[in-house]
Amino acid sequence: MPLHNYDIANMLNRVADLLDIDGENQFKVRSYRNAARTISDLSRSITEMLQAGEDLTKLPGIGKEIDKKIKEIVERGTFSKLEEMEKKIPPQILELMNISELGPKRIQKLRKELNVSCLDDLEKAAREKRVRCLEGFGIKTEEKILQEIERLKRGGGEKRFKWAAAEEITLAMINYLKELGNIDKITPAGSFRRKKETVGDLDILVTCQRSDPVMDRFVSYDEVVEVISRGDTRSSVTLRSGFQVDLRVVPDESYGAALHYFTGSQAHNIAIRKLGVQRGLKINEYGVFKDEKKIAGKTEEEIFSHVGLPYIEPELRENRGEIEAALKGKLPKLVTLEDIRGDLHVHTKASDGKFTIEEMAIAAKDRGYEYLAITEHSKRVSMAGGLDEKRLAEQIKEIERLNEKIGDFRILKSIEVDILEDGALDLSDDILKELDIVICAIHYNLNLPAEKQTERVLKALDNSLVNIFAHPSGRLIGQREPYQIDMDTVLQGAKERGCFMEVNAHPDRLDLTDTYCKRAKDIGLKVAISTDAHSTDNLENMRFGVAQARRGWLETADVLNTRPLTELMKLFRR
Ligand code: DGT
Ligand code: CA
Ligand code: CA
Repeated sequence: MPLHNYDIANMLNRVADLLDIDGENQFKVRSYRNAARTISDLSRSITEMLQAGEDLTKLPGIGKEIDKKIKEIVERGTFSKLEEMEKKIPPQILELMNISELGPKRIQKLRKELNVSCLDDLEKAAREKRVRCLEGFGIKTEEKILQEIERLKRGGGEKRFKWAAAEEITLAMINYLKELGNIDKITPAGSFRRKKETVGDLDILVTCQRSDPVMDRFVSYDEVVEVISRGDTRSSVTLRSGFQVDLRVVPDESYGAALHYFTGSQAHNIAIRKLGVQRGLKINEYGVFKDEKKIAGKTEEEIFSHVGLPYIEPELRENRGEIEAALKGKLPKLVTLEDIRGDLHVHTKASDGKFTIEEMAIAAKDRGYEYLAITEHSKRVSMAGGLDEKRLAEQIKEIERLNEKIGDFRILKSIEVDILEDGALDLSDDILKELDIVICAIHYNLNLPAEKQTERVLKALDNSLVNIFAHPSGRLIGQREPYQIDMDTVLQGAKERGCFMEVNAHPDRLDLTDTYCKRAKDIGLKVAISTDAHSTDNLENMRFGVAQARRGWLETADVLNTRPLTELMKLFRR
């Protein structure tokens, strides 16, 4: 059974959670989490790397011990530490991690003192008002826990997959299906094709000569744990990861209509259908019909043109104004990965990155970039080895030396300066003014009320040396909520001050969201799409940021780092 990086990272995270709940020391817990992070960030398959005999301990965060465990996972599909921990602690307890009030420490307490080992236990204990009596819990927490349990029961706990994880699972599945050889066209549709930041389930469309062998192959994929249905034109399965996949075989002459329909979104489809009705047309997944006679359906372009529209990119199909824009001939010409000329947020060994400045620069140059900004953490972020004034001054000299050496490429002197609680910056202006570009971010005091947080950020942006506000919501998709901040005010404030916002391309972050990208564009505020790379491999994440920007209607001109260096530098002079 070929394991995806996604599966391996999941198992390592599972052990980390169980160890954490068990009260194991943080060093050990973190070693599993770090390895899981490295693996899910990797652009190559671990299974294939091992088959090729590559040494995993060369990867950041993977030592000899973890290396052994990964090999065991790839060989056996699980590993003994996980089995041991699942024997020791009922694994259903991990359901409790979906409750935002609860982390490993609190779960440990619930388990030890109230013998809670699953959601039902917890609900019972909370209803019997036993949870509030625990030290550090209280009535409010108990109420919130009950609300969260209600939410989970209503299906609010429906598992959605981050786009990047969905991609890994999807591509493997599609490759597997294609090996059959009798498939003509195959396309993943739905939210996956629209590049939504999370994907609920996957909708695959196929055209082929005979559907039977395709369906057989689909339901016998070795990752399938449940066949929900199997038919001639449609089958549904659940994969080991919990991902549900619907496969539809459609006739070639309806392919465009089916692709349009199953790409969605539903709201977009309904709006298109309405336009059709105005023209006396019926539009569905089989085609465009006039008086019961099919007049189109082979391509998506045909569908659009029958309602008087040009082709609309999938990322825009949310019925958020794309149809009105298309009617007026005002659709945006969306930014592409090829338009990107550099990366404005990366770390190196000097703080918590894994490679030297030179290695990062060469990797960026190899991608065809013209420039790369080195943005270490500042001293306050001591856990990540943040730089003080003295170390930054040394780094500035080193970058100047490297710029001479590498040539035909520009390393930009920069910093990701921490915004202190009162909105002051963590480094003095004297050193900041030596830099080509300053990006700033919040790392501590994430829990301020919105008004305070907004004030804090705007105060930081008041400093005329600051250029970009990085990961402006601080969220981790599906893991950590964004901090409370009035984003509209921040966007407006950035615009007024001549600052810019960051679209963080890391697939777990992706802030700004699509709607805030659009808002930025509407007020004429430009954004940087940056990877926040901690390794050379992470530079690959740029495409996720570009996808998010495209969903936010951004064009080349809206994105800072599509510009050649000289133009870019002009924008950084406030
Ligand atoms: P997801 O899976 O929750 O991430 O989101 P989608 O957009 O992939 O939604 P899904 O899988 O339920 O359906 C795929 C597409 O099929 C959806 O984007 C539009 C189309 N569709 C599904 N149900 C309906 C419907 O009742 N009416 C219309 N007009 N379209 C539908
Ligand atoms: Ca779907
Ligand atoms: Ca579906």
